[in-house]
Amino acid sequence: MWSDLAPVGRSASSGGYFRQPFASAERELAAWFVEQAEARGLRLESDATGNVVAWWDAGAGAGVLTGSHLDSVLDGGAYDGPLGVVSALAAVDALRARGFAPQRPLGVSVFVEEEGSRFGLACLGSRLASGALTWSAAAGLRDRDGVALADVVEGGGPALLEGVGAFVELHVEQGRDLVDRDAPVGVASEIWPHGRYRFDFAGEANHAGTTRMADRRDPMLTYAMTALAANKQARLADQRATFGRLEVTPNGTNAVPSHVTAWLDARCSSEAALASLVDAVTRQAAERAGRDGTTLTVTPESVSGAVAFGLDLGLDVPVIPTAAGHDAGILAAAGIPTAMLFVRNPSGVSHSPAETAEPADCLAGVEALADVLERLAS
Ligand code: HGY
Ligand code: MN
Ligand code: MN
Ligand code: MN
Repeated sequence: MWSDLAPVGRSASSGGYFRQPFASAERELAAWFVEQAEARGLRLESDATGNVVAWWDAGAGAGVLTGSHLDSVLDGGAYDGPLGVVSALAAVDALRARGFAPQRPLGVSVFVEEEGSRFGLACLGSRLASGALTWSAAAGLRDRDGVALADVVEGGGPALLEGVGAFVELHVEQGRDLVDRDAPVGVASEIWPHGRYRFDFAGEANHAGTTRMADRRDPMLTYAMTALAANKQARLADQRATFGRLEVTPNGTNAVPSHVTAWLDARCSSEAALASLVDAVTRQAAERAGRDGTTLTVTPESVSGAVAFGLDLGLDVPVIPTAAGHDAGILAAAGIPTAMLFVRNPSGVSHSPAETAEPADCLAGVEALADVLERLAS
């Protein structure tokens, strides 16, 4: 069962980056999911953004949903997202093999653009599906080529989450807690608050050879000192601050840049800690800009509050917090009883081809998910 469901083809070799929505590689994955759902006689429903739910129609009452995402970060791993989708399909197989007859509808979901790799907003699909984000607020989001979301999809479409009474997302662990506890499966207690902030540094373009250091107004210097300050600040209280994306203008080897745009991804154990981390970094960046003769504009792009998972799965497994964002966090914040199951990742590494999960642990995850779904859909 597991071998024919192994996460399909998503690896660094395929660039690991699916320009969501509807890039060719993503289309392949979405087509694979539709094929798998149809092969199981599940009823497919999709909204105009591209979110999909494959329903095992049964019984009546509030539906039980499980699933994850199929998109990836640039050069991501093969499990972040697909493991949850594949395991959901495998759990349907396991329940059928047990002869289980659900008393309420059971759905397998795939939300688009969970990583926000293309339009810059994480969990775009689940935010739209849950109503956390309106179509009018999302339509104008643009990718790196300036293509607007509204140019790619219409938005709207059936309210896929109407009548959903519970959501469970299985996900590869993005850390080492389960390795350290020698446990194949765990559940999430909470998702840390996290935010994305755009830092625009502006200075004066000039010649790399003829411009004395003292005469420069170099935004790259201000950015570099800001990244250093963020790193130091986050270490003070075991928070997280990452500048992983940078755009330099004009981006020439022999030109002092005129502009540097950098995106800060900040995650903290509390909303107060997040606010004070970002304030401290912004304050230090502004001070540095004053010294360098550059200017700074900081624009919050998305900020998500703390999420505590209230849905008790009744499993005797480790309960661990996560600083990774998930569609489950969006649905929980929208008031849907939600939980997350984690599967051990021996490398502990994620958002990298080094992300791993052992087949035996994946199967343990499927069995745990099937147990949970059997309880919720009875
Ligand atoms: O960024 C995250 O935490 C998630 O992988 N989207
Ligand atoms: Mn991810
Ligand atoms: Mn993920
Ligand atoms: Mn020249």
